[in-house]
Amino acid sequence: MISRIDLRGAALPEGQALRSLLPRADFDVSAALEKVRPICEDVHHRGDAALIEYGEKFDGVTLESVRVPAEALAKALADLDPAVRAALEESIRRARVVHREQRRTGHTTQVVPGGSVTEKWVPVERVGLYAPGGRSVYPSSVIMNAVPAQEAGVESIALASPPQKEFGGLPHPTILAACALLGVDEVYAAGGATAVAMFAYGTESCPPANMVTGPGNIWVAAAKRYFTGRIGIDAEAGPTEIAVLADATADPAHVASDLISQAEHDPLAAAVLVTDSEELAAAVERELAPQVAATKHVEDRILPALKGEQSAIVLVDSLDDCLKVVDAYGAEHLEIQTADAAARAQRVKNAGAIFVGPWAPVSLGDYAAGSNHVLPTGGCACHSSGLSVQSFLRGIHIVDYTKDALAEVAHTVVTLAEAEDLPAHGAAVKARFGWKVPTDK
Ligand code: HSO
Ligand code: ZN
Repeated sequence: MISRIDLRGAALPEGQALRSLLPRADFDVSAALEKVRPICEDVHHRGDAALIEYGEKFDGVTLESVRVPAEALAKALADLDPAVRAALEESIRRARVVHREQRRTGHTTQVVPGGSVTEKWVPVERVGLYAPGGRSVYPSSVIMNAVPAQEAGVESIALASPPQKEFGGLPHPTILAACALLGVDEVYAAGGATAVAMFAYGTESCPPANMVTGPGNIWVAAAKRYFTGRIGIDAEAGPTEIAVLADATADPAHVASDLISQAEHDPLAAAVLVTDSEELAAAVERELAPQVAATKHVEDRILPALKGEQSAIVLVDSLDDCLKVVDAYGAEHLEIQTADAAARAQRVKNAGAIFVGPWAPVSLGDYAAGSNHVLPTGGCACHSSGLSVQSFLRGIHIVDYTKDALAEVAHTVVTLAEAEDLPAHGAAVKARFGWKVPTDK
């Protein structure tokens, strides 16, 4: 049900050579880019009319307006199962506790007497959040996107989610209820690339946003790439990944259930076990079949995910080699289930989030650890972080120099300007001192 990659018996290769031995889903955003371009431009030119037409074409609904009325949000919350409501509230509470502490305060550095640089942190003004529909109706993702934006102080937060035929053209009711719980009251029934285009360009009913975040399928990722440079994006989220670094002390039943838990998302989801223990590998292989048989999304998602070339059990000679493998892989989620889990977690360099020890499964982080579940996929963990308050802030330098402080460094500016053949740069300083460079200290 899951393949093995046996790297034992020889020194592990380094860098790209090691990465090329590890499994990874093929998620070709560039091919999708060509398809989303005309759709995005159509939304640009025809606004709401295009959104309504795409709602008919892609979602089979005829919308009167893309903006979801306030009453629909209130009704979705009123109709929400009280147990689900309580769980969402607890998830929101924990996420807020963690994200509130991520807020940065400004800082002033006195570079010289009379010369200072202050870094002030300013929230993005308007953000569009995207919540998928269809197979992935995840109110938890609404929380993971909205809470850091709110805690960053973003003033204007809107959300888009595809219209659903079975709900009269509104987005899924649990998405609407999550919005109501979070106080996000500007909601649109728009899906995929059209929703990203709506936020990027704005339409008659939706003002443009400075940034779009949120998970989605390949079309959403492609639309985000299309608009990169014009608006801010979080990341081009690819299929979910779990890597488990485990030794012989790990419980194979738990390792298997954690692998299956993320395979449940998508036929392209990746589940990777990295271990130095042949016994654990064999025990996990034995555990998978009965556990898979006992769960729900077997044929459509879990089996293709586990059997796909993106999933594997990787066997290596030592726990230090396990570390090299997980660093080369850079998993979205990394569990460490070893006797020295906490210490080993400290040594990991590349992962979206790390789950330490036997009592921190990825599902905890998906819903209720307080951590964020919007994390870098596809190996992007080697250069990017998960969503946080920081994602919605911009650091602006405020440069404040007195005449004396500028005089003191004028020579440096003029010298570098001349070295770069940019004499007008130097002149901007000289002009302030009677066209002479003040003499050095
Ligand atoms: N594991 C997914 C997030 C999610 N899980 C939503 C359940 N609902 C990607 O991090
Ligand atoms: Zn998940």
